[in-house]
Amino acid sequence: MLRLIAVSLALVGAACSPPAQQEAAKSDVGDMNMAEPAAPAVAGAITSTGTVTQVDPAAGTITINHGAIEAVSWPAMTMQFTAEDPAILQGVAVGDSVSFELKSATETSVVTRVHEQ
Ligand SMILES: [Cu+2]
Repeated sequence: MLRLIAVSLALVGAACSPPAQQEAAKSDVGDMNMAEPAAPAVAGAITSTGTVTQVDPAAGTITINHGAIEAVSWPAMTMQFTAEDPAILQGVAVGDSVSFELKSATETSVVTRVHEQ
């Protein structure tokens, strides 16, 4: 349990850190996972798949009907995300099956990657 709390704190810290430090934080968390099998759900990149139901590259928003995401205890749902960089939405269209990555466990409404499957 203490380890889970430590991982959560590490993620909170990572979300506020520059990218270089984030990478270092991820590596530390990864090492912890090797000793604690219950932790990976919240430690690594949080990715899922779904179908695009709305996309607005100009506004930097995308709505995805996505599957359940265990790492953040989400059931399947349709929800709108904000792209960290609106450019990642270029070429993404309504009806596309995509895989996507959440920015972090504490910034779940921000997507950092969207790729057509
Ligand atoms: Cu959701």
